[in-house]
Amino acid sequence: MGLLKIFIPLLVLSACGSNEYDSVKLVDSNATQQTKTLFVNLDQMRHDYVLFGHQDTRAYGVKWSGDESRSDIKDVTGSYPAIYGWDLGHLELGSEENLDKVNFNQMREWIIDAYERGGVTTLSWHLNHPVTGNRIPEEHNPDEWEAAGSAWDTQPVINDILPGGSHEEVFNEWLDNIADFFHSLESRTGDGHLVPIIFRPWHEVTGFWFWWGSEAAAPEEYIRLWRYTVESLRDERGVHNLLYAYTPNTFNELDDWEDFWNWYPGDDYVDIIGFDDYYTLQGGYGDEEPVEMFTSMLKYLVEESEARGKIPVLGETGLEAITIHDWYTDRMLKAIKGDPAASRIAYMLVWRNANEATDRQDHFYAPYVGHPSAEDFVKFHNDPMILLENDLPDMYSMP
Ligand code: BMA
Repeated sequence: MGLLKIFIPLLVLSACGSNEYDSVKLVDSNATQQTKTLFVNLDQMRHDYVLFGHQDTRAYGVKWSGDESRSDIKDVTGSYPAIYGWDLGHLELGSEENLDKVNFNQMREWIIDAYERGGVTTLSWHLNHPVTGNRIPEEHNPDEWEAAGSAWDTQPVINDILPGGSHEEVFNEWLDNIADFFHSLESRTGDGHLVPIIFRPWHEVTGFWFWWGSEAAAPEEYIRLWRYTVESLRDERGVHNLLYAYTPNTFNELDDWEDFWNWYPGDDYVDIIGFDDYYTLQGGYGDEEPVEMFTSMLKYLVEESEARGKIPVLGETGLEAITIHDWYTDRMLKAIKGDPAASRIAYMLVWRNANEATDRQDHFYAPYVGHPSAEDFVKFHNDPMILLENDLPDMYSMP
């Protein structure tokens, strides 16, 4: 199966001449070679494949925590996911652990390991509120993740942290801290080049729940924040191993799909475009045909992204606790395959599998061994379109 899956992309990649490679236009024209190559390969492969990703996959699963070389996806299929999601929340504070207790030194090692095996990493950032949350929280209560001071504290603050604002220094320090982390992702392969990262900051802007979201911030403020973030990392701090992903909340919560673009920071500031959606496929918005609805949203995303020269993705998705046991094949796969354009997303990422003993209960999005959805996930992966890490060609070599 692995061989069948990789045969076509290798042919496609070898047909892509170096001129095409040179013409790739990224947010960062000085992006490292591996970063540019990742973009080109994702852009080629999405015509035939969808890479599957999972948040925090190596740190813990529903029934385990901290085991070596483990992942619920790997337990079920024999392979790690193709895409690894991690979150930088609390790195800004200088904390050793992120908001879900993942140690940042371990995260770094897991990111580098994944790269060495050919996997791809995307980082989100549930950073604290810069005014009310500028301190490492004393206690960790997984049930109080939306507490005051967190990313979910919606007191307006963007103007205070941009140049001239009362808290600009705090924010600049926070950017220093994440820039240091990006700079520390040295590969182990000789020249120590940096591992490329798909950075997905300021996500779900069209939702009401974050301090950078639609409840607390005007589109102009958000766009200033986004551009300032890019310019600070790229131009002031010399971070050149990032692709930038813009992923608002689902189209299904917008009055008008066009509103998705009200917050768009511009073609010069975005490499990858996607949305986050947890409820459409389970019928959560009352659509008569949820699968068809999801297909239409993917199709719109893909066509709009392609028109802008960007890569379309499904930034975050999943069904909490996978209560529909054939959700992966009967909902997600059907939606992706419902239209040729819809199937041209490069990847999808499902959210984390919280450990039931130490973290939240029934908060998981990937199957684990023994869960009634595991068999269906194997079928999902058996589809030639869906790739895990073992199915990947070399994502980091020049086509
Ligand atoms: C949310 C939940 C929280 C978690 C946060 C950041 O969706 O999973 O438990 O703290 O994401 O990862």
